[in-house]
Amino acid sequence: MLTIYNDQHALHQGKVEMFRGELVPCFEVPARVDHVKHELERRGLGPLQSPDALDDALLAKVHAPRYLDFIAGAWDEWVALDPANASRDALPSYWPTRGMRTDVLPQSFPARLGLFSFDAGTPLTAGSWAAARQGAACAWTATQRVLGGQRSAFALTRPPGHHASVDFFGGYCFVNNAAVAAQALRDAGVERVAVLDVDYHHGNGTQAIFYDRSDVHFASLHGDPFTDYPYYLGHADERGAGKGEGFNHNLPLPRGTDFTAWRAALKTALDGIAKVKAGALVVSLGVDTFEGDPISGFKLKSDDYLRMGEDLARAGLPTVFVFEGGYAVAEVGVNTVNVLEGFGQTA
Ligand code: OKP
Ligand code: ZN
Repeated sequence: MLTIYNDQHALHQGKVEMFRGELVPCFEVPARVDHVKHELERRGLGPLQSPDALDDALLAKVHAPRYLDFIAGAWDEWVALDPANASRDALPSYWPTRGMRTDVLPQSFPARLGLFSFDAGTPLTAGSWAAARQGAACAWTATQRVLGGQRSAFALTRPPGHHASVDFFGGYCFVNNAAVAAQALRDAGVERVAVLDVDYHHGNGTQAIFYDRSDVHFASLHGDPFTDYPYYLGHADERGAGKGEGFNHNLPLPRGTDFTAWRAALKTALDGIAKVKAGALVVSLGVDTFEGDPISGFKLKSDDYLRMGEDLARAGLPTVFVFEGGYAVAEVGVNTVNVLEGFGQTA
């Protein structure tokens, strides 16, 4: 599997996230990607390539300009507030909610940090923007390789992307890499693109970016938002809006779901993708569905990821894989590469 590797991922290294009333060490750590890279190399499933330069105009097709402006300069603003901030992550603690103004940009940095985010679990650090932007470059480059005739390519990057929405960060995500890939496929003339999100958590950002569009179909298997993050999106009755109606397909599943039930839902999602006649597939590949994941609730085992890859290959579409979640750090490499290996072995 051709892999486009983000060699700048470790520039993003959060220290702490807010969890149950205290600041705890981040779950989303550089070692996650190091394990995947190591496993790809160990199995000889290379090559690994660096991304080509990204045109920021592509980012502006999936994110709002005022969000991109803010996030690109946020670290410098944070340090300008107080030089001592240079050794601390920036975490939001105020958010505008129902009935409050989001059209007027506050002067206050903490107020804007909240306006452009949705949780206190996503630390913004000195290198967050550089790492996230290079991740988008990986997604774009993987897409170009698939457009050039590769059956599939894998963007190996962190921080992840699928929670990053039109104009806010959160869920460890700043730039929506899967949306970048889908948009790039559209720009190259693929008439309809399917994004399939197999991460444990609902891809609220990807859903929102394409919710009113019929040219990008979004399908997601995830922990039920009644009980699981991101809580406020991901229910089965969210089917798209306007022209996009019928092009959003959520399959929420209960905590404790095993591979047999998960695989049946995957078949339902893939049947939906076949029905809308997508010409290419983007897979938001999170492996936090693993039984040992510390923040998730499904029961997949390592071998199940081989079957997952085989099922995905049978969709028969040019496929861009984009790395998302997975926090059982030691097993993340094996589980991720199992999907890629399973995909590769099936015609
Ligand atoms: C990102 B991705 C655990 C609570 C949940 C946010 C989870 C973000 C998951 N501290 N915090 O979809 O894997
Ligand atoms: Zn996740």
